[in-house]
Amino acid sequence: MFPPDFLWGAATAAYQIEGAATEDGRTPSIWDTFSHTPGRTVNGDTGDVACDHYHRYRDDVKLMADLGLRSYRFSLSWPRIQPGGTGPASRRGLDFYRGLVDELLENGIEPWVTLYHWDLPQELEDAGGWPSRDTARRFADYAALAHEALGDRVRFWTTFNEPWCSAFLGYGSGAHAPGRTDPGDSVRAAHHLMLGHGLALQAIGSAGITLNLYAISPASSSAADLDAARRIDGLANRIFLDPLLRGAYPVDVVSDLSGVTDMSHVRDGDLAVISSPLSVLGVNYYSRHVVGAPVVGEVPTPYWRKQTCWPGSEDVRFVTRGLPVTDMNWEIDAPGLVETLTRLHAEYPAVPLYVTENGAAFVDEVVDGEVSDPLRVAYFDAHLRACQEAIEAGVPLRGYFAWSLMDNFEWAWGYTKRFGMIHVDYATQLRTPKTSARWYADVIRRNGLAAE
Ligand code: PNW
Repeated sequence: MFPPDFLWGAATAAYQIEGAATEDGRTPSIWDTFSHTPGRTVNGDTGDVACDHYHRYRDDVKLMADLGLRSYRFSLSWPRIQPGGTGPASRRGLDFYRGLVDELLENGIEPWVTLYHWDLPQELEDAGGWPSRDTARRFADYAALAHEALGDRVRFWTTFNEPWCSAFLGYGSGAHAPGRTDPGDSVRAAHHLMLGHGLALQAIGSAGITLNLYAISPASSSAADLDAARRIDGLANRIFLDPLLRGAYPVDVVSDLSGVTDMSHVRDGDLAVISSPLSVLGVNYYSRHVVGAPVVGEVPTPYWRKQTCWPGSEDVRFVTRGLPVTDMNWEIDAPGLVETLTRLHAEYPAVPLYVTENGAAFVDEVVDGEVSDPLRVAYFDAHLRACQEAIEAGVPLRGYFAWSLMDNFEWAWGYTKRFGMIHVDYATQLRTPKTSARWYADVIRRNGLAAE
């Protein structure tokens, strides 16, 4: 059993589901530009239509209510709310989110808002994007506009989803929008994302942030492999956790980065802003990184292992252990979630924790007219047992959001990867709850997992 007030939810993001890319005054974000650039996404897929949630949100909230969700985590599209990224709010943009929030509240579902899930207004990218300090100030202005309009009915606010992806996939490896590849810019972007978080938090009074955190293991106990693990833990986890929760960059990470940047973009007072107390810390957990010292001549392949998203540590070798993988090729490692949560509790100041994303892409099968996804059920089951173990160990874990409510636009992978508990037929927009949706509804109803 889970604690009585455990917040059971599911998550999505604006660009991945909304569609209506040019409606009601919305201007392009970096993901519109990126996905419309040939060669950037699989099949040239874009979020132009996606799940057409913009027009179907009432039906989608009904599906959430059928699942018994207590909370729904979604993101606001910055260029819908503040077209162009500067100036006044768009009434039509805000009306959409007011409608969604009201619909959720009427169905007893707590709205959980993420202000930024990767869709920077293109104009702000053209003015320098996240490597530029001014973007942080623009973000705080936008946060204030959104909070002014929705703060009376939304209790849970988070600033950013996964600044690691925005900084190091967006400006390092270039696998994500805006597709730039400059190691120094990626580190500057990471700082300005955190600065934007702190400024926004101060502007709206209280907020959390969501990080994608990883369990990290060395490939062996050799000193060289242990050092590779230290470096990747530094760039994946501590480069965000330490400024946010301890008010300082880790000394070893700054030294690892010395060939990339002298950190002169960090100004006096920034770390005090960045470490303003968090209301919650959201943890997105998918897998573990196992790493070792470089082997001459070996080239890592999968895109999230591209050396260029690990500035200054490009030569670290990522190892696969032959564990079962999801359709993303990510190894399934539920113990890594226990490790991640207990580590946060042991090494950082106390803050309420939520798993804000956890889930898996699989190729689903239709069996007797039902979309059958036993592998997804097994994935959720194993990771919820991990949550339970962490709670029993004293971790203040307050909720869990499955990724994702429904199949959607999986970024550079377009529509080829399906993470949903609800199947989406993109040709007809027909939604069909999968086996995992019914299973999750049962978990929520009994507030726990069935005996093993
Ligand atoms: C997260 N990586 O993305 C995002 O928050 C979601 O929008 C996304 O759909 C989900 O996880 C599944 O991918 C990530 O390369 C994308 O390490 C890439 C990585 C991590 C998270």
